[in-house]
Amino acid sequence: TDRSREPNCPGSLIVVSNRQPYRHEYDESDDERSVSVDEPTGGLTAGLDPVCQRTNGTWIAWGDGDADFDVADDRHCVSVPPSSGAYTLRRLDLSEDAVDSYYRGFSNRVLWPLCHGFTDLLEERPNDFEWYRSVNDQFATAVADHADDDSVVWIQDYHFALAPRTIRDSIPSSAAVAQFWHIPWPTPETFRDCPAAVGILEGLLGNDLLGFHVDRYAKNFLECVERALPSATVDRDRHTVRYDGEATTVVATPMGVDAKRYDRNARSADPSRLSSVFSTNGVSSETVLGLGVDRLDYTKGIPERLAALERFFERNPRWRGSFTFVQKATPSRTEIPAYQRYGEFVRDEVERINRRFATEDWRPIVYTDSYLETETLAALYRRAEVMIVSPLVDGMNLVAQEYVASSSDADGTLLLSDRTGAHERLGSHAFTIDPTDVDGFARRIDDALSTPRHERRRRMSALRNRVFDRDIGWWMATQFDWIRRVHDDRQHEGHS
Ligand code: GDG
Repeated sequence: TDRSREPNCPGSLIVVSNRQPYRHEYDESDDERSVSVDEPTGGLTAGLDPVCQRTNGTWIAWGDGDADFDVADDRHCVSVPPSSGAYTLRRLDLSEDAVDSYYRGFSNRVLWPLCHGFTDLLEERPNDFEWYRSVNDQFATAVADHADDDSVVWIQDYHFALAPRTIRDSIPSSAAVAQFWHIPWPTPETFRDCPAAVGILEGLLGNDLLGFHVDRYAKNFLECVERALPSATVDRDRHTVRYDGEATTVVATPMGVDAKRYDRNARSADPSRLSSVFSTNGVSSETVLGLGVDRLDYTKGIPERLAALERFFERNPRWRGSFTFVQKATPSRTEIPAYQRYGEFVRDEVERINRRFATEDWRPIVYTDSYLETETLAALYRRAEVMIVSPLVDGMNLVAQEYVASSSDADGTLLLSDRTGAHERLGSHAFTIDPTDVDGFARRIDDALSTPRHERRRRMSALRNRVFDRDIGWWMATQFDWIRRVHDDRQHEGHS
């Protein structure tokens, strides 16, 4: 590997995230109390893990699902990966009440809908915010236990809007605090509905660096600060805020995917991996395949996609029997009523459309919610002629990029909603859709299916260049470049 491209952290890294990179399963029935460990899989976790290993860092996360913490020391720390024990994983043992309020409450019933502009789904329950604050404090205390003069704290996502300020106040002033916010930031008009709006902004301004996927979110954030915190000084040109004696740099760095890995997996994929998904569903090697891969979330525009497919089959009877759309939906946040209603609606719609068009040996839509191995997912991406990514709002959307990286034959087509962060990078060569325009969307499906091969290849090659150029490695290197600047500033201030 090319070491010069490997992202490196200027100090010793402390990662803070809701999910842990390694899950430990302790076997109680066994005298030796044997442990089995799941390796990191998601793009970000898999990308940050080697950086943590190189810096002998610390990762702090909610110890979800780890049946027993006793095996580790009293701080619930273990060394990971199991083979080398290169860094410390500290797991917070959160009570059921804490998780329900901090995670399923304020994070996912308030901040998630708010940041995506679904203010009608905002649900304020008593105690949720207090628990959110308390869990953020617990994480901050844990960070302070591990931080030294040279530390770089890198916080992931919207579960920790309050922690940065508390961390800032409790670690050495030469240590740096950064955060990446993986979801959109709303306009000031929407942010007005945020309970505890001022506290959230003050919390985030505890960071030296705050990252978003695209400029629009960074601009929205700066505008919200200007309106809600009159004593803050916002420099829009230099993307900085000064507040309460501290500076925060706000940057836009669109996240990428491990493009080489998807490409490799797609190329080496064994087509028989897919037969289990297909054989029972009337999909043959001749079937032209459409694909959607999403968490079952109301932001992802799945009903809109189904409506467009229904219109498409209505208008284009010639495709009945030869085109099948596969929807992989991952159940998500199922304890929250809005998600339950959404899941039921989606499943009902699939059934209804299938009843309407299905024949004896063909179904228009194959719906699955079973988890796919990364290799199987890559094979599916490669097999699909048309990928549909139609969110109503989406911070970035990695699926669109994974599809492109997996299209190793460069002849797939991507239909992409203009309301995703990914559209800013891929929009000029994808088939752009407005997810709410049923007719236009249905026409786009027809366009994609009728595009001649050379034109598909031209578009896909351009998309592939972008996705490979700005992959997960690029994203991390760019984040760490910014982190190095704020870290240097802190180190110099301390010495001057
Ligand atoms: C948030 C933001 C932003 C799904 N099913 C399977 C599977 N997946 C993987 C996909 C992809 C990931 O889940 C989903 O990522 P997205 O980016 O599409 O969406 P969110 O979950 O909403 O993520 C989003 C992202 O954070 C990063 O900042 O892009 O805007 O909402 O990687 O591949 N993976 C496997 N099997 C499955 O069945 N292996």
